[in-house]
Formats: sequence, C-alpha cells, structure tokens
Amino acid sequence: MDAQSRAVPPWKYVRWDAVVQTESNQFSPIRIIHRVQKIRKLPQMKSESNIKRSAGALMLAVCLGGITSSLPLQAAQSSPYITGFEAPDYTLGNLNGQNSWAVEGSAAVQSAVAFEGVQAVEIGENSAIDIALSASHTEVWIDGWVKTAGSDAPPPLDNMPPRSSLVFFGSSAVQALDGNGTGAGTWVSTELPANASEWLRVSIQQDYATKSWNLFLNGKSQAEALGFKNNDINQLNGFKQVSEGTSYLDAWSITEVGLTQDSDDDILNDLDEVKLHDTDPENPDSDGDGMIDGKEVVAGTDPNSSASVFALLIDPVENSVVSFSTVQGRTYTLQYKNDLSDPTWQNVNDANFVARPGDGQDAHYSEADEAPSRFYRVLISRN
Ligand SMILES: [Ca+2]
Ligand SMILES: [Ca+2]
Ligand SMILES: [Ca+2]
Ligand SMILES: [Ca+2]
Repeated sequence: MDAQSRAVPPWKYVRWDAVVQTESNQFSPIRIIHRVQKIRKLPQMKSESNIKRSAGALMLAVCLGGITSSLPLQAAQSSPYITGFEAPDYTLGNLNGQNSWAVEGSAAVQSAVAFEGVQAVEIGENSAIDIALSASHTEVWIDGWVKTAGSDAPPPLDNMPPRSSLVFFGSSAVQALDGNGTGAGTWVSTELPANASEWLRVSIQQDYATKSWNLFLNGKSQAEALGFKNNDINQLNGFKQVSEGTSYLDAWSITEVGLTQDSDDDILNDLDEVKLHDTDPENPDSDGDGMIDGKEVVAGTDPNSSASVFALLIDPVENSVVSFSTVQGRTYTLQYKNDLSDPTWQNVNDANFVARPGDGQDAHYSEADEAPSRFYRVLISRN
C-alpha cells in the first residue's frame, strides 16, 4: 500500500481506504412449534418438534459477483484473515509492527474499549493504520466493527493514492465513494451516521473483475454497484483506516465468503458462520442436534453443542406443565391452539408468558385442569 502524506489535513474524517475492505441481527422472530398432545399419567417426555423456517431472515442484497465458491480466502497471513486483536496474537500497546500492521501517528491495542473479546485497536488523532494483504481473488469481503464520532466532510480526493473503495465515516451519515475509475467520484450517503457510542459494522464487497463494490452497514445493504476510485487496481493489496479524531477497529476480517451467501440454507450467512459463530458454512446443523445453526443463534442455544438445544417439555402429571429453558437477551411468548387447523395461535392466558424476558432459568407454565389437549409453540426473539 502506498503511504499517504501526513501533511496536517484541514478536514476531519475517519475513512476506510480499500484497497480493499456486517446480522446483522436482523432476524425476524423465529417460530418453533412443538406439538404437545397432552397425555396424562405418563412420565416426562420430550415433545416432537417441528421447526418452521423463518422467512426473510438475513436476506441482504443481490450478490453482484455471483460467487459460487465458498472456499475461504487464501490471504497472505491466514485463511481466511480474521482478527479480533486478541492475545496472544496481539499484545497491549503500539500496534505498529504487530502482525504486519503499520501505524502512522499513534495506534495501540488496548482493552478499555472493545466490540468483542477484551481488546481492540484505538487509532489516535491524525493517525492511520494499514496492512498490506494481497489476494488474487476476484471477489473479496472486508468486514469489521468501527467506533468513531465521525467527521463533517469527506476528505478531498486530490492527490490521494490509487484506491478501489472508500468509506467515509460522516457524523451525519456514513458515505461511500462511487468512483469514476480515474481517481474521482461522487460520495453517496447511507442511512446511518458514524456513532461515538455504538459500534458500527462495516462490510465491503469488492469485485475486481467488474471494478465495483457494495457497502453494507450493520449487515444491511446501503449502497450497491459503486465504482472503484481507480480502475487500475486489479486485486486486493491492503487496507487502511485513516482517522482524524479517535476511532476504534475490532473484529476485522478479509474473506472470500460474505453476507450475501448462505451456502447451507440455515439462515446464517457464510461470513457470520465462519467469523462469529464458528459453525460450518456447509452444514446446516453443525452439532447434529436437529436444530439448524441459525435457529440456535436466534434461540441463544449453542450451535456447536448437541447438549444445547431448544425444546418444549411437557409434564403430564396432575395439571400439565409446559416447560422450556430460557437465556438472557431473548424474550419468549408461549402460544397454543386447540386444533392445528385453527388459523391463529393464541397467547396463553398468563401475562408472565407473553414477551417473557429470558433469565437463564427454566420457565414452567401450568395448564388448567379443564383445558383440552392443545398444541403449543414458543416465539423467541432477540432483544
Ligand atoms: Ca449458513
Ligand atoms: Ca451452518
Ligand atoms: Ca444444531
Ligand atoms: Ca446445539
């Protein structure tokens, strides 16, 4: 990568130069239907479960590049290149020289502010970090979490070295450069501003064949079919984050797989499987417990442990008791039908089981004696 002149800039900005380059938690509530035919005087039994697919989860954007391969990127350092700036790979203090990162000005691995784990990079005022990573892949995803107050106006493009994509972290809106291929372009505003108090997931999808790129923020497509600033860039060469004020970077990666592919159709995209959940992007049920990876993530169970799975249990002794385990960060609503052919599910007549906050404990719902045989399901949503 080219080192950029550090003549004191008159403008305020944080930007990603790529040279290179987010769930996204946009799940709709999942519905897990458990058919619980009430049977009295039998030992506790695990109900038959019928897990419905949740529609529309993680549907992001059309993938311009039409990726067919989900093989991980063979980047310079590792495959794929994913780092959370954690020990022992990274030690607290100056980032310069650690794992091939270069620093202009000041940037340090610190533990006061982190998106995940306990460490992240803090980039000081009027400073930049960059890393040279080469990969010959036609399509590359650069993904990471950034925290910064942002700046008012994007930096001038004059005299800026050749770049493919540029993201400007504006205080009123993050902007993406729709380049003209010859060093200039137009800044396109997104829906989201830079935010000093919240981490923003930034994902860039680069296509070196078509010289175009797409920007996602917090897992959602924000700008598509943008042009490269310079069309003479034919492959990934590196990444740079330039900061006039203080900014942070964490959970950063370069991969071939991205947010727009769900190779195994388990409602988790390939990138999140590899990067966030350590699940198999080619296997919808990584731990083989019958609950697909995406459902486990929404339900808060462990997709890598077959001992962790969401289920409704019925205790038919005396009054029937319907039980299920809960986790913090999820809410649970217990619903029933007397007949599966009923068009609608009804919430049980107990406010404690409607939008019930999970607390890590089991929840037990007791039916009235006179209740008929019923079917139950639990709606689980992430807070
Ligand atoms: Ca998947
Ligand atoms: Ca999977
Ligand atoms: Ca599973
Ligand atoms: Ca599991």
